[in-house]
Amino acid sequence: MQTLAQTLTSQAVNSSLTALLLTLANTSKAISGAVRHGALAGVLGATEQENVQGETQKKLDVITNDMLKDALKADGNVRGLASEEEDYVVEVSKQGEYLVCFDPLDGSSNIDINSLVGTIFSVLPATDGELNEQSFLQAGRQQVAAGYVLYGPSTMMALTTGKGTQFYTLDPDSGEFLLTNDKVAITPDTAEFAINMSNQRFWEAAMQTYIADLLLGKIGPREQSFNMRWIAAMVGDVHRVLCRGGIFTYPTDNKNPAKPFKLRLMYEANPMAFLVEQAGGKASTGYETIMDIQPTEIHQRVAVILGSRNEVDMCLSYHGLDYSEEPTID
Ligand code: AFP
Repeated sequence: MQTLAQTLTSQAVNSSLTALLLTLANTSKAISGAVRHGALAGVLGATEQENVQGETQKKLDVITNDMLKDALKADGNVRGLASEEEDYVVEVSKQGEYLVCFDPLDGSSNIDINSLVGTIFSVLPATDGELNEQSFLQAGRQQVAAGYVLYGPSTMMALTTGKGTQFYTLDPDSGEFLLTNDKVAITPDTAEFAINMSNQRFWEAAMQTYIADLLLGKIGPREQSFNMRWIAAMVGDVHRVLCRGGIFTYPTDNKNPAKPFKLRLMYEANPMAFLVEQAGGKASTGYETIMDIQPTEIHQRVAVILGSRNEVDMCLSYHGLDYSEEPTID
């Protein structure tokens, strides 16, 4: 089996990007160790800090953010970094060719229940001139690489450099990420959806109708039964979609009108959209293609609908309906 480094060489990825991706992979091995030790290492539970988005940070959010920050600072190829856990963008090295956006530990509500968590990253080209938030505000189409590492029963990496999506599995014996799927392909059709159903009453009418039709199963307009899954960590839900197809969505809702979207464009939606498109799937907000969005701020949030191409198209067709009637709020 090919190692990660061998695969990147065979894809003719340049040496600076290869070095950066190996830094991310090596740091994820250390994160995997910290996650695996759990309570034994005293890393579970919350801190007393909140991130810029007003969310209480878990100890592991802070630990893994520091691990990635330190590794990327030492790498030499990074111009700047932006993290879900950092208030502002961080300047790293004037010589660096790349910008890295990351969510150090996605699914942090799963940490204390020993369930799936992961690291998500997106690599953009550095721009000329001073480094500031504006440098990062590039559409997802500009990404040169994106991936996630899933800390599950095995530690796996999904990675794209624009040449398909590959899966690597961390070999606990050699400590190497080995290529275990060189051409991930999302099935175009599916009978499985992922959504947090507890928010149903807060969704737009388009999503209400679409999900209601899935739930009707064989007696509804879709004339087939659908299964539902929800891991509460986007890495876990997207990994399942990449493995066996499906549609995953965190749609617009009016639970808190000041915060109509949950997922972050730069750390979650864009890298996942790149992986999904490279595997033959599709990713949209319902109204525009995720990777075509021109970001306006680093911590921006968006609605996400992604996965099996034909099912995403079906969901989008509901968004073309006249849904001027708003759902009831209780
Ligand atoms: P955290 O990493 O802040 O816990 O958020 C995870 C996440 O953004 C995403 O990975 C999940 O899909 C989603 O939240 C789960 O949200 P619910 O709380 O609605 O299940």
